[in-house]
Amino acid sequence: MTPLRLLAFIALLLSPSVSFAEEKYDIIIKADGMVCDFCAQSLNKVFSKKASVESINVDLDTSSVGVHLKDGQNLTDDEIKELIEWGGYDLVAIER
Ligand SMILES: [Cu+2]
Repeated sequence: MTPLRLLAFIALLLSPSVSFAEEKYDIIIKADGMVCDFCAQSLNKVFSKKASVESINVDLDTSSVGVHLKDGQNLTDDEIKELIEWGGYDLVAIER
């Protein structure tokens, strides 16, 4: 593989295959105060510490966090509130 093709391949891997709106999440959290990639990264860090969380996806456009839970796992409203507030953001709504 040439370096250019390798770069293109990596870019493809890193880009989300479906948009936030198209993806199905177990929980969608709306929060105020998420404005940049650092916000998204810090939330990723905070949420990944939870054993029940498979992955999250932060959408800055809609100020939302999509959460994929591990099979049979749950995240309570209180836990979500705590995680969002740890990150320094204000919880607005939780959609399940
Ligand atoms: Cu930020």
